[in-house]
Amino acid sequence: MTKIQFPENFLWGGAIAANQAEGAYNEGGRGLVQTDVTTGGSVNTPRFATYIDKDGKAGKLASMGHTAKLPEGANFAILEDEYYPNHEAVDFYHRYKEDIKMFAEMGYSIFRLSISWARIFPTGTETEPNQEGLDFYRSVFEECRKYNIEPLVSIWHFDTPLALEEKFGGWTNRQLIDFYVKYAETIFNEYNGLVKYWLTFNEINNTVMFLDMFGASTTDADYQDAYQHLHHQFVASAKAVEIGHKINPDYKIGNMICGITFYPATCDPTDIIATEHKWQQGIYYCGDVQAKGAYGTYAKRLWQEHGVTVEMAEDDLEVLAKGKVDFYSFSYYMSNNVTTHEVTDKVSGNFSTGARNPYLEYSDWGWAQDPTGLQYYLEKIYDRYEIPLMVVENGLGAFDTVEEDGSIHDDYRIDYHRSHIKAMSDAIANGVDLIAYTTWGCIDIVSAGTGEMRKRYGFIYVDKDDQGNGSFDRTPKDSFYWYKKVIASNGQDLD
Ligand code: P53
Repeated sequence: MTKIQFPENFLWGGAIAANQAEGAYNEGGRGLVQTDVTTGGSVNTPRFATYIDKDGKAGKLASMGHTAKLPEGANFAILEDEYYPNHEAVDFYHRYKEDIKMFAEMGYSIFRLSISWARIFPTGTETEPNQEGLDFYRSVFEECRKYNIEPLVSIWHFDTPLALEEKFGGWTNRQLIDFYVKYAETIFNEYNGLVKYWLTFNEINNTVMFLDMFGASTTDADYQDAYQHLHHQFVASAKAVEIGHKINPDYKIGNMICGITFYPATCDPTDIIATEHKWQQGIYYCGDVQAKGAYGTYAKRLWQEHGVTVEMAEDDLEVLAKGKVDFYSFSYYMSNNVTTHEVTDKVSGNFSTGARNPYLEYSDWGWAQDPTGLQYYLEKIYDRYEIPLMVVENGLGAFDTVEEDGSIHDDYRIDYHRSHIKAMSDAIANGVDLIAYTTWGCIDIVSAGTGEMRKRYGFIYVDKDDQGNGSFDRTPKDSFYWYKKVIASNGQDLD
C-alpha cells in the first residue's frame, strides 16, 4: 500500500450551505428563497414546493428534478398547515460563534459556507445591498479569521431569490446574469481581505445531469430550458471570475461540480460509449466551459439530440474564454452504473439511479459507497484540466443513535471518511494536485434532497428532529475526535 501523504499546506475542513444551516429565514431583512416554500420529504417521498393558485387555492408540486412548473397565475406561498424544515434549519444564524469554535477545536484550516443571495439583495433587484446581511457575513468571516480558518465561499448554493424565480422565471431569463454579477461584485468588494477562495455556482451541472436520470417524464422542452439556464449561469460565472480578479488579483475563484463517477455496467461496447456520453453530458459539459473556457466538441450533439437551440449573445463565447476558473472543485458521494441493457436490479433512493453495482455497499438512502470512485474521478479530472482540485463535499448521510450518556458512536461515518481520505492520498501519489478537503455537513444540517434532519452528515450532532423539535444543542460525535486526529497528523493518523 502507498504511504498516506498530503502536501504540507493541505487545507482540511468542512462545508455547509446557508439555506440548510442558517435558519432565521425571515430575520435580518432576508428575502425568500425556494427552500422557504419547500416541505420535508424522505427517501421515498419527494419534497414539495407549496403555492396558492390564481383562484386562491393551495397546491403543491414536486420540487426536485428541475422540471416542475407552477400553474399559470400561481404564486409560491408558505402554507399554515405545512412544516418547512429550512425555516429554522439548525440556527447557524444565531449560533455561528459556538459552531465555528467547535470547527476550530477540530483543527480546521478551511470552512466552506455559502452566502445567501437573499440576505444581500432580498428580491435580487434592489439597487443597494441590505446592510444587515452584509454585517452578518462580515462577522462570520471575522470569527473564522480569529481561528486562522480560511473561509471558502459559495456565492450561490441553489438559492436564487424567490422573487427572481417568480418575476423573471429564473435562470432561463438572461436578465439574471446581471443581477448575479452585481451581487457577486458587491461581496467581492465587501469581503476583500477577509475571503480569498470563492465558488461561483454549487453543483452547476445538476440542471442537466439529473434530467435523463429521472426517466421518461423529461421532455425536449425541459432540455431546452436546462441548457439555456446553464448558458446564462456559465456567462454569469465567467463574468464573476473576471470581475473578482480585477478587484483582487489574489482571489482564487473556482467552479463546483456534482461529481458522480459513472461506470459501464457491462463490457458491452455500447455500454462503454453510453458511459462516456454520460460523462460528457453530466460532468464535462459544465467543467469544460468553466475550466477550459469553451463548450466541448460533443456539445452540438447533446443539443441536437433534444432539438435544443442555445441562444447566445454575440460576445458570450469571448466572455466564457476570459472567465476560466482558477481551480476545479466538486462534491463526491457516490458512483453510478450506466447501461444500455434492461436493468433488473435497479438502485432506488433519492438521486441514485441506474444498475446496482454488486461490488459496492449502499447507504440507507441508496447511495453507493465507493472510495475508489473518488480516486478515479480525481485522476480523470486532473488529467483533463491540470489545475488544482478541491473536494468540497464528501460524507455519509446516516441515522445516528444517541446513547444514554449522550455519546454518539458513528464508526460507519469514520469508516466512510477514512476510506475516502486514503483514496485522495492515492490520487495525490499519482500526481494529482489536490489542495483541500471539506467534508459535507461538518455539523448536522437539513438534507437538500429530502429535507430530513435524520439523514445526518455531521461530526457534530444537532438535537433537532424532522418535526422541528429539540434543544438544538450541539454534541461532538466520535467522528469529531477522529477527524481532529486526522487533521493534527495531516492525514497520517487514520485509525
Ligand atoms: P442530501 C444530489 C446528489 C448529490 C449531491 O445531499 C447533491 C444532490 C442534491 O441533493 O447535493 C449536494 O442533503 C449538495 C448539498 C447536499 C449534499 O449534496 O440530499 O451540494 O446541498 O446537502 C447532500 O443528502
